[in-house]
Amino acid sequence: MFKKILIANRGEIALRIIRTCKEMGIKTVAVYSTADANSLHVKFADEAVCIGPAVSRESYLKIPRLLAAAEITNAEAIHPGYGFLAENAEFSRICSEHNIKFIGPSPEMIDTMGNKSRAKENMIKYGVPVVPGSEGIIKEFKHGQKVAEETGYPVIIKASAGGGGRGMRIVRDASDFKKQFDAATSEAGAAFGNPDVYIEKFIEEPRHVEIQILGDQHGYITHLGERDCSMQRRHQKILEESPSPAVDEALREKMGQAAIRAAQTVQYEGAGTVEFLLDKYGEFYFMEMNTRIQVEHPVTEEVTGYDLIRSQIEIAAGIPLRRKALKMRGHSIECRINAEDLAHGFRPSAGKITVFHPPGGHSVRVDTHVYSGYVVPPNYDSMIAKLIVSAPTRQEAIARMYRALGEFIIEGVKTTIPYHKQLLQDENFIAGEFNTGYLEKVFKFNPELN
Ligand code: MV4
Repeated sequence: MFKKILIANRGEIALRIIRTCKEMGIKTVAVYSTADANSLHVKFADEAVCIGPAVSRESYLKIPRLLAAAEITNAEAIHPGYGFLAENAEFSRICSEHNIKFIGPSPEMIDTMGNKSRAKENMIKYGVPVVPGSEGIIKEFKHGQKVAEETGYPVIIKASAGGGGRGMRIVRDASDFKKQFDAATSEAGAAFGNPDVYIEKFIEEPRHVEIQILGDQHGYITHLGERDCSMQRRHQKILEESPSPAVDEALREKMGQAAIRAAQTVQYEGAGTVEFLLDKYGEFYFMEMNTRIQVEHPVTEEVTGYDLIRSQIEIAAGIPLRRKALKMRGHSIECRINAEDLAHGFRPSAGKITVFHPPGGHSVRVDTHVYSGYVVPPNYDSMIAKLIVSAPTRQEAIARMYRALGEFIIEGVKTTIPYHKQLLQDENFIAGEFNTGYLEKVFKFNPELN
């Protein structure tokens, strides 16, 4: 087992990784920008190295500084967390060239899954259901128009180098195709340095259901059930839960086996997530595979009993996964608490947190790097905490979450807590009846309430 791990990240995920390392008897090295000197990940790590100024490009994204920090502290492995360099093939490759174990996927796995069109071709080859559409990328608009015609409108044009909702165009009829195709290719070229696009049938009102998987170095891959992440705004997840209200035992097993096949296409190693669209008829389609630990991993931990960070570290150290049947127990919900001003278009609300009182009690978990007196820097993601609850049933989990949100006191910055309180009282949310369009098209937040 590793004696020392460097965490190439900040915020709650850096602290989350440090906590598991401590429990495993592994020493930790934090890295931090000058803006994060007072963050809890710096205080709780065994060692901390300042790697640059607030701007990410000069600190958390600066590979030579991370390598130097690992070398001067004798760290044997690097955990990248999520975001920043977590899915950067070059970082993965450079780590292994320096004999530092990258606790994440190989450059090949990152490259294959990062190219959405190539990933999709792989899925077709291995019998994972995909959305009907083009076979590979489309270079010519005329060819695209023909594929769209055959597929049937509406279609969606996606950037092959995109993902997470970036670089997508919906086309509802043929007269609009050329305009959208040209826009999609030039946008993709400008945003990702790769103009390649592909075409799919547009699935109306799908749910976003993703399967957590784990693969070890010995070729064994298993799944840990699903998370429903349909509650999103502008492709930002707001609330996640496991199990999904739309998935029963039979569907879970079908999606789980499909996710395992998806991971097998690249002999996947480590923790990963296979995202599916689930349509109104119960049909599901491969969307993307994320080769990292995800923000919402705690809801899976709460219902399966796994410590996913521990699993990642054990897998990276070559320890085989235990082959035991999946047992999911109860229901877990996560609310992302962002420092945002709901009355002004969710704009980031940086500044000093004057009062921070997290909720507690039975089956309430708060993953956060902040505390009373902490200053939220304006340079990073606005998520300042994750509130996770679990309970025997979904209904009880909703009641527990509402209770916990009521105890959560944060003063000095605006937060998304009032939004969550209203959402938890929404009849469609309570009924489990929602899809990826729900928050933007149906749910109305009232800033005057609360
Ligand atoms: C789709 C789709 C409908 N049909 N693909 C958005 C994120 C990216 N991973 C893929 N996305 C979508 N792909 C087809 N063929 C609808 C979306 C989509 C979406 C998916 C998941 C969660 C939120 C979403 C919000 C808008 C659109």
